[in-house]
Order: sequence, then structure tokens, then C-alpha cells
Amino acid sequence: MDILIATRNNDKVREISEILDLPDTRFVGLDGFPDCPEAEETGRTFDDNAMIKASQAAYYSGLWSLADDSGLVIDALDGQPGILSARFAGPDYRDNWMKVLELMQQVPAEKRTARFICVLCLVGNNNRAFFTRGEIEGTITAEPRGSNGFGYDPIFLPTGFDRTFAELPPPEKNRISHRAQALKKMRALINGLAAPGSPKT
Ligand code: ITT
Repeated sequence: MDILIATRNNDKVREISEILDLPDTRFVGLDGFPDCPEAEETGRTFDDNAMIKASQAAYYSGLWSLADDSGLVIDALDGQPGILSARFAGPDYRDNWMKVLELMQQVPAEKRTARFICVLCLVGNNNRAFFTRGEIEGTITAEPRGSNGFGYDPIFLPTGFDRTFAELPPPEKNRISHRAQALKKMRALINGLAAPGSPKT
């Protein structure tokens, strides 16, 4: 069966496709649906925004649609950038992590705790929504390190590791990340949909 990945962020599409290895499922992107308008992420939580994105994509495409709403929650910044992670300073990844490092210049090492959160929402044409969530704890580095991954990866050091997400090889990040954890829980559900005899769109 086909599932639409309801995002225009190609870094997410790449990670989701790499992590989910499902032979009976074909993942298609929003590029195939140019008329589908940009979802307005007006929610107050990751769950709200994941549901807005998934239900809009399902409505326009008629396909089961999987949305990812994710972000970096930093304790010393009262949870910022949180649901506003994509545009904390603007559309550019570097501007966004630079803003975090600037705001945290005076924050000592022991107070630099943070976590990445990922909420996935899968919506079918019967409009039922299924949610999973993944989180990974870590700290914010003083300087950016590494060039793999995307977004805030150069400044996020996962707990128990001495390399940032951007220094880890992609398969290693994809084994432990917030997105990997949420997808692991979603995988069984998607597999069930693709199984013979299960309801299709
Ligand atoms: P869509 O809304 O189209 O899905 P988006 O990038 O705008 O794409 P979000 O609103 O969910 O998506 O914002 C997620 C942002 O959080 C993303 O742009 C990154 O800045 C950050 N982020 C999420 N997961 C990340 C990861 O694994 N590594 C680094 N940064 C991440």
C-alpha cells in the first residue's frame, strides 16, 4: 500500500524512509500533491501540529498519511524552541542553532540539559488518528560539532555518547533518535495496514 509522508522537509523524508524498512509499503512525498496547501501549524503541542499536518494531507490525497512534528526542548530556555524549532530564528538551520548557542552563552554545563521530541500521527481516510511519540535526552554543546544530519544536530550531544548527532554516522543516529523511537512504535501499525485482508484507503 501507499503511505504519504506529510512533510516538505526532505531531511525528515530521508530519515523516515531509512528507518522504516517495510517491503509491502511504498512511501510517497507531498511533491506528488502540488495542490495540497501548506499546513498551518496553529496547535499548541507537537500532537496538535502532527494531527493538523496528517489530516490535511489525508484529506487532499485520499491516502493514509504520516506526519512528524518534532523539535528541541531546552530546559534553560524554558522549553524553547520547542514546537517553534523549525523557525526559531528563520528558515535556516545554522541561524537557528546559532541563536540557541548565543542565548545559552552564560549557561553552565550542568544546566544545558535538553531533549528532542518527535510525535508521529497517522491518519487514514476514515479520519481516525494514531499517535506515537519518541524522546531522547541530551545536552547542548558550547560549539557546533559535525556535519551529518540536519537542524540542531551539530549542537545536540545525546546522553551516554561523546559525539553530537551530527558527528554520529546516520545509522547510529537513526538507531537511537526521537524519530527512530516513534517510528519503531508506528511500524507495527503500518505493517498491519499493509497485511493481506486489512482495510486499505
Ligand atoms: P514539516 O512541518 O513539513 O514536517 P518542519 O521542518 O517545518 O517540516 P517541524 O515543524 O516539525 O517540521 O519542525 C521540526 C524542526 O525541529 C526541524 O526543522 C529541525 O529544526 C528540528 N528537528 C527535528 N528533528 C530533528 C533532528 O532529528 N535533528 C535536528 N533537528 C531536528
